[in-house]
Amino acid sequence: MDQLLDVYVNVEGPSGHNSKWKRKRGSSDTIYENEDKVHAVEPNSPAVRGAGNVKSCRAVAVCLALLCLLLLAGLITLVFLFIQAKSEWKMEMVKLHNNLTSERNKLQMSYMNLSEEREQLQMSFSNLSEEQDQLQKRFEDITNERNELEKRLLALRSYGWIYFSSSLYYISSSKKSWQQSRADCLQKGADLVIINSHEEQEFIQTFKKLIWIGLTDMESEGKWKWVDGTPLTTSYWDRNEPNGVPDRDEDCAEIKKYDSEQSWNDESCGLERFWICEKLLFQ
Ligand code: MAN
Ligand code: CA
Repeated sequence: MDQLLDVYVNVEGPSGHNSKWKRKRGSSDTIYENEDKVHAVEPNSPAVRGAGNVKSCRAVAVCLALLCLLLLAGLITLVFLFIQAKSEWKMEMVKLHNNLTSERNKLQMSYMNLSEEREQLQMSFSNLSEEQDQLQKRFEDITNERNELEKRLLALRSYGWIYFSSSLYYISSSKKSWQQSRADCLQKGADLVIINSHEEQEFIQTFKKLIWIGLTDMESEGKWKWVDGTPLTTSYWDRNEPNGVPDRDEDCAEIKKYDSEQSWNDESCGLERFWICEKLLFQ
């Protein structure tokens, strides 16, 4: 480089002047100056051309340096941007990872809940199936029972029994004493009628006959009881009844005033009356 840039200006000065030229060594370019005087230099002389080249070289060097600086700045900027982008990308990745982890946890929780729910539903389904089987069985049993009862009812109707409010009633066509009447009912698998509702009382009235009912105080005077042993609570005695005193000996109850709801009378048990037997449908 030194050799390239070394410029020797060795021109003879005007006659009589000894020029003294000193070589100055600089950095990259070497310039020879005349220590004593500046002499006029001709344009286009090699010296002038050399000086021009030096300037051009300097400009090129400056340009190159600037270019290097620019490139360096660009490189630094790129590196900075790259680091920043990488950092942001890392942060995004961490965020994404966290979101995914959170989503995965949620899904796992949801899956566990659904599994639990499914187990409960399966259990519930199993219980319901069992219940359905039991209900189906019960339905079949009840259907069979109903069919049996219908058959039984048809048979009993054919023997003169009447169905009313879950009971079957048999009204006699002959008259007997209270004891004989009861015996007939027992023999039929029933007993003398027990009246335990207003509707039943009305139903018995419809036969419009003197009828023995299943009520007596023969065990203890004045303590009226039904044939099943239950004490009398609701009664439909006629006015001034029961009036059986020991000398009248009226220990059995009959329907007498059948046009009135208050139709009962106590009467001597040996007298003959029609009678009504009752049997419960479900017993
Ligand atoms: C008759 C009998 C009695 C009844 C009276 C009512 O004497 O039936 O049981 O109490 O009539 O007048
Ligand atoms: Ca009486």
